[in-house]
Amino acid sequence: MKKIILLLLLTLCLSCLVRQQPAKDSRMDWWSEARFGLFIHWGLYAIPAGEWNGETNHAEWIRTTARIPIETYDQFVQQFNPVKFNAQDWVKMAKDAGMKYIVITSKHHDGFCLFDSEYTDFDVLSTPFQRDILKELSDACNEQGIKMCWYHSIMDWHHPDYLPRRDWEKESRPEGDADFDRYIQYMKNQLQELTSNYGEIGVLWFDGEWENTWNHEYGLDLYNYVRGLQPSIIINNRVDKGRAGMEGLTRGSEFVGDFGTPEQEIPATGLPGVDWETCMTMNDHWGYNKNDHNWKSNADLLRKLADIASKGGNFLLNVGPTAEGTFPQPSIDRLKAMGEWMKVNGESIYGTKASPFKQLDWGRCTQKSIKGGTRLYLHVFDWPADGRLVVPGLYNEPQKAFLLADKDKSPLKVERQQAALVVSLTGETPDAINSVVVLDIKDQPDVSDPPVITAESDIFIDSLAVVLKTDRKKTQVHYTLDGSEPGAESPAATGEIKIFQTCTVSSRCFRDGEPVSGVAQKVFKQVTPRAGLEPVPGTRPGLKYAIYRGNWDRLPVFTVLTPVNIGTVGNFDISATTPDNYYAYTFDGLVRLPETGIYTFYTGSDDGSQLFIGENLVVDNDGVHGVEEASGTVPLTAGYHPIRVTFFERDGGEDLYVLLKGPGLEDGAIPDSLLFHQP
Ligand code: FHN
Repeated sequence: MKKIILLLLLTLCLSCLVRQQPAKDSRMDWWSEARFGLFIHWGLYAIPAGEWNGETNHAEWIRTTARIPIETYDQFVQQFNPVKFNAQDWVKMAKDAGMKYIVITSKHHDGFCLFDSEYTDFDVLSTPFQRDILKELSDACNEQGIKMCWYHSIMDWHHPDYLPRRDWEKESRPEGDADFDRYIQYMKNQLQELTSNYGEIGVLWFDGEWENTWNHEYGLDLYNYVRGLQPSIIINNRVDKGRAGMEGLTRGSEFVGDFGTPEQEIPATGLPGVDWETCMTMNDHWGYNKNDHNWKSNADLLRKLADIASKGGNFLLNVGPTAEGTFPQPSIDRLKAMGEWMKVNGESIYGTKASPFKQLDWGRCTQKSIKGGTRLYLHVFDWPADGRLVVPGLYNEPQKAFLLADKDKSPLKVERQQAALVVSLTGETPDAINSVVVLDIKDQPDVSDPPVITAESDIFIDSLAVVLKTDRKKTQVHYTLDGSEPGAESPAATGEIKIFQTCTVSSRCFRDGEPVSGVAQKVFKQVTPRAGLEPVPGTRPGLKYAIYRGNWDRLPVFTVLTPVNIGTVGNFDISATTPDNYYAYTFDGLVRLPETGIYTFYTGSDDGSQLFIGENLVVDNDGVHGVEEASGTVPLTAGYHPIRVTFFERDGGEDLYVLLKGPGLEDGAIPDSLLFHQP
């Protein structure tokens, strides 16, 4: 008996220890349940409201986009007096819209703090307003049951220790004795204030991580630091360097951040096992712009909410308040309209998981597990004129169906028509934008998705393992290798199959000898690897680089240009350039590969880049863009291969990284030890 008690006590102690660092899933529970939040971009920039010297397309970036000297911009501090600000009203508008959390800019790139900080006077207590806005908001959120969250910019155009300076103000605002590590301590001090003085914070939403003074080491350290301040807090992926541009997802497991952050866009499909949140403006600006009347319609916003939830994501919808402290009326109207829909249909959004269907012609689908089965929420954007809602390729036994808007839940007729379930919808649509039909089915969804065909790559040298997989119960996968349609008599796949020549793999699910899915097909090509070179005498570590000056929209033709600087460098490193704009690089050398195999190269760049192996263009990431990533795959023998990377920066953010994945290597940056150049 004593032993049992001892064991129980030990288990209890261990569970307490584990509880101090909540596992990610439990930390994310409230966030995954919430699905819908309010983003608020507010600060000094609301005073000019997007307008400067006759230009009207500015917003929260106005200090930089209008090149306002810091002394001029600082004068806004004495003008910031949002006398109409009412935290309770703001929180209530978010709550009534059906939102469960609010993310507000504690500090945006301009460096101005909406909270009372002991580490700077560039904060709201230095304004005539004299009130801690974030304190009033966090109190109101606490009272109304809304999660308070902070947006905090790593990039800071005001703090003397932040680098780099904006190129247009380097003369007027020289670096002096700027110390970036001292800036990081300032940022940590403020994050300590933001996670100590305002109660429990739901999310720290970092931003402004893209400049080359920030790196993965800093990001990892900041993530752990903030988690240490509030162990249950959730932190987005912009704390680190793993965000792949505006598409927003995290590039590799080595980077930290609890969720991906697509911006102004929605991923094309659901992303199983990935937490992500699309952030979006209601018009074209984050910060208030009094001339921006390009408002998204209620229908567009509501259908975006359903689309995002149907892919398993959260929707963070932005409001840019005015300098008086009010929400623009069009924002108020849209929040109200979304709230009216959410009041009736919120159950089809909150705590739901992604659709089991790849595509539905008439709308979207979200789902929840229920006792003995699954509740499907069918978001009908296009009400069927013939009253027949066809749910294609669903093999489950229907339990019941009703309109979510129908308080009586009057049953709707559901009948099977071969591989489809058809719900009879009599009468008018309850909601012209999105009517939700509830369809309860037995068990987990059994949809007619064909098996998934996966392999390490679509090309191979000697042989390739191909996996044909389905999660569906009571089905058998049959396949062919000659492109013909599989039948019940075709070979059955019981795991991976090996192929030794170019072929077309076709696979299909069968149940009791009958096909219960479409056919999935994939071509795998046998290739000959590019032969490597023998190193010539005098081959040395590092790459040759050349820097060029110019203003381009695409990578220039380098053969007609004269470099302004040449040298050698250990890796694909653009820091040799003073943080400036309008320049291009070429890097030339050899990459030494440990094994013969299939190699995938990646470049991430702002702006354009390309990667060549020999004369072969492997990665094309050209063009003017934010940090975007592109990749290419190539078969190579072990040994030395000529590698060339070209890159150009026009203006704004600048970044270049090169990654490599392949046999005998750790995924990630190419180690310096594998890069050489010939004399
Ligand atoms: O530069 C910011 C921008 O001002 C805004 O805050 C958005 C919102 O996510 N984030 C950055 C642009 O990606």
